[in-house]
Amino acid sequence: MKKAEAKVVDDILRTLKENHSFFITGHTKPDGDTIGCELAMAMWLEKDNKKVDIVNADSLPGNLSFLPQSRVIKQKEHIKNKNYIYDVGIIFECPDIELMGNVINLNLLKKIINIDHHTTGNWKQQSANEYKYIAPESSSCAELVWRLMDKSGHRPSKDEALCLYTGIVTDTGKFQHSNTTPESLRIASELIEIGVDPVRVYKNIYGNKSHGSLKLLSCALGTLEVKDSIAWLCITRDMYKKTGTDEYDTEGIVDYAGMIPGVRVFFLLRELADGNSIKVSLRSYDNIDAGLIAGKFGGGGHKHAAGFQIEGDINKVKKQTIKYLRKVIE
Ligand SMILES: [Mn+2]
Repeated sequence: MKKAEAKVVDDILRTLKENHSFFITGHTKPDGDTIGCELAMAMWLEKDNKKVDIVNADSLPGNLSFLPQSRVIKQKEHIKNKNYIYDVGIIFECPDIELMGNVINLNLLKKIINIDHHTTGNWKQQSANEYKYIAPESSSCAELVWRLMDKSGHRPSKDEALCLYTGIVTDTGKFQHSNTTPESLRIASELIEIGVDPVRVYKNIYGNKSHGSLKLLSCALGTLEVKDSIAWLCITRDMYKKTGTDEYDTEGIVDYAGMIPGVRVFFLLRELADGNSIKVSLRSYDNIDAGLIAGKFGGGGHKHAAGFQIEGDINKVKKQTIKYLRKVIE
């Protein structure tokens, strides 16, 4: 651990120790890493009799409900005392403050711990009492929570390990993305040693598809196009309606476009259920920086996996995206 990282880790560990009430949240449409970190952190804190609330803007994806304690995660509508002041707010992977989905008034948090592994974003320090643990080289936030526990001498419980393992598995795309590092594999192996069952995790997260979501996949594949080294897929509101699915059922669909030999950059366009926004999930290989490209459209992410959201008609957004990608590739 480098000096600067060791300092922030120490600051965070001291803050966790010295305070009593914690508000934990993450980004809208929470994923395996966000949820895994929230739960592992909450269980760890509760061991020391801390008061912990986990609140997210959006509901838990169904395939993560197998995680221990996942029932305690609230949505903001269910917060009883909306003026409760917490000692500390722990915020996972929100490179932009809007990504918290307005889940709490930040003035209600006396201190803030911001934990992230995204490189882009406009998050500015919100208060003097803020600790930022940003480590873009790590596979997941789960890896960072592991490092916090490790530095404090805490060996994760079986349940905590399961949550952290879920974060690493989902963010590395089952250990297939470029963020699969010796370190992420080392941590995963420790978590398995603690007692995580990888088969159970796989089965719950990936090996469990509803009839509707497979139908949605088939609709999306019907839109697959490839031109030069760019490939793309579309999901429309109609497809959700026809198959009885929603945005959560789109997980992993973008990856199919990247399976075509010669494709270097690929994306999935999705019409959002409400309003007329289009969400674009962008993926790339080698030296094409999807995070930078997404940034041009007001989004962000990682080098090989990023996204942005844009108002307008799906076909227009598609053309606009392709046009820009062609320029980048040249
Ligand atoms: Mn993550």
